[in-house]
Amino acid sequence: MGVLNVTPDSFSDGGRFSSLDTAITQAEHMIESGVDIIDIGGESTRPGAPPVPVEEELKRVMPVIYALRDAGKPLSIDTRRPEVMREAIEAGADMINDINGFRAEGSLRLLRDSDCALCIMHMQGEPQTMQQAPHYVDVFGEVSHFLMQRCEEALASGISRQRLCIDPGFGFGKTLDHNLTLLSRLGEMQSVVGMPLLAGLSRKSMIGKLTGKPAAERVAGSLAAVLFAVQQGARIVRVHDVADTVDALAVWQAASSAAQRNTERLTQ
Ligand code: 9MG
Repeated sequence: MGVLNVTPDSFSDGGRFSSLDTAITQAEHMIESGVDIIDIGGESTRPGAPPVPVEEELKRVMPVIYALRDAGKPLSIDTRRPEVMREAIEAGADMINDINGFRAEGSLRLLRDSDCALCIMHMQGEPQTMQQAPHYVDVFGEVSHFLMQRCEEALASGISRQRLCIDPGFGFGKTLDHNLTLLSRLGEMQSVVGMPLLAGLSRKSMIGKLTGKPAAERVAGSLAAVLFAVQQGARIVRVHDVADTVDALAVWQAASSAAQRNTERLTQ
């Protein structure tokens, strides 16, 4: 899953016309690089980011959805607003990626009658304040419990299980220690909750803390995290650097398949 941010801070000139052009060019580049899903977001979810009015979010994402809906790749919309979900689905979006786990009133109800996929993410607090004092007694248990409950709520609303995936929400109200615990137990979380898992680790502050590098220099650290997540069973990885990730996964996959063939040969 390639990240396509359409927030003013993701464009050097901040202008609306050039931001649409830039978004389309970025999406074309991701498609050439082998992306499977494009995740379009119009509200910054970085720690400390203020919320944007719903009208502004719609103005940012809708032109991009219309421009890309026939590009041949599934479109995911990163939003926590039911109004944006509704318009995005009517415009042909294939997936809704909600960092708020579809807790907004009416969001699950409106998705019931569509056939789009849902990514249910865990977040403690709100983006503006979530990194001030994250606290858990048992981070793995609490995040898994939340995801299980939200999946049950989605199923009870009439959304079929094939449409759901879960995400522990790395960096969303979590310290480095919390993130590392969740990363090390991803496979276990997937089995406990019983849903396919999406992991977003790309360029996150945990990579910065472990490498001492600023966001623009976190590609190598992000690739290591992605490969670890996939080894743990993650089915979708949300990344900024699509070409590098596709290459890293191709090598990892070839080596894993060869290792499996060897094991099978030795056990015959
Ligand atoms: C929008 N967004 C930013 N980081 C994310 C992550 O880790 N997972 C998902 N699902 N969405 C994210």
